[in-house]
Amino acid sequence: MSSHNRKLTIVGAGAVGTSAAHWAVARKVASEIVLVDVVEGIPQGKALDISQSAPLCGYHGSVIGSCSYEDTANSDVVIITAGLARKPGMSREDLLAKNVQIVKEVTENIVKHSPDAVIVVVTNPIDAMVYTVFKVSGFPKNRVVGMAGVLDSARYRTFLAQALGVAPKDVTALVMGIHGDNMLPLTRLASVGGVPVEDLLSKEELERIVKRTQTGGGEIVQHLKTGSAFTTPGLCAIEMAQSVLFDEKRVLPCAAYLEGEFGISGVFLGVPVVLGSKGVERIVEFPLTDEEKEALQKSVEAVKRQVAATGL
Ligand code: TXD
Repeated sequence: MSSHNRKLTIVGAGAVGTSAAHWAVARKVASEIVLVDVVEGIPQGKALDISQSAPLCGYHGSVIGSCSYEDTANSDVVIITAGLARKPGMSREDLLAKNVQIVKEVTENIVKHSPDAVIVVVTNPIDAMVYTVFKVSGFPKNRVVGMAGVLDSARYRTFLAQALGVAPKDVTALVMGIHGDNMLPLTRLASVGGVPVEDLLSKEELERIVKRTQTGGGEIVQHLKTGSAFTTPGLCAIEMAQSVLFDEKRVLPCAAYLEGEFGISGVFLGVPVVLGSKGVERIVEFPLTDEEKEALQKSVEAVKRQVAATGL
């Protein structure tokens, strides 16, 4: 499918939103890309800068920066990155109160102007923010999805590839659960070229990699001090948007609304899903071991605490 007549809006022209817009042009995922922010001048300037990469990228569409949602009308996909990011010493939960307000306001505007869009939520704490968008929008569950697992799995795959000395793209691995220290990087299912990594790496090495994955976001915040990761998060949001815009039906770990899958109901949680033009078209359910079930339950409890704090 071609990208003509496909419209993508990215709300929040900060670090992640700008990265997402840049990757959207580089990957040519839409014919219209709109970058929105509340700070006058920022989305306009950044969109102009990004639009000038078109001749080098071979991109034929438009890139517009705006502070008005009228320019976002009838978007097929909207990515929400608006909100505060972490600084050293802050947990993702510390962002909650402020970001709930921002995400509510953004959602109301999206619903008004793009009632048929699929919304990809990136703002932290992601598992509570995606629930906020779901509640405020009134959209069906398939059209609201959170980005975290694609990033956490990319980190996991990178660390596994480094330990194995192999091409990162040949490593397949799944991270389920919350986007936080209780996330569940599954070792049982991680493989390289079809070979289980448990047969290639020691238990200790795998434990070290799992731990580094779980704290991978914090490791970057410690270095940056003024913000959090943005280059790969922007790409991960575009990976999801692309699967929707092109109806690719990629199987990606995303925060999806569960109604009995994996024995869990009423929360958004990172699980493998099929992403297509309808959004979350299917949750790929499979049997978990007792140990994995227990670990996932810890995620559920942590997400429920976050959701309770939103007051929704
Ligand atoms: O895996 C993941 N889900 C994440 C999540 C990976 C990386 C970053 N993640 C979270 O994304 C992060 O914790 C933040 O909550 C968001 C955005 O992070 P970013 O690093 O892009 O933050 P910035 O650079 O501070 O940008 C936020 C922008 C900034 O330009 C604000 O002016 C804008 O959001 N903003 C708004 N835009 C539109 N509408 C409203 N109301 C608004 N309020 C602030």
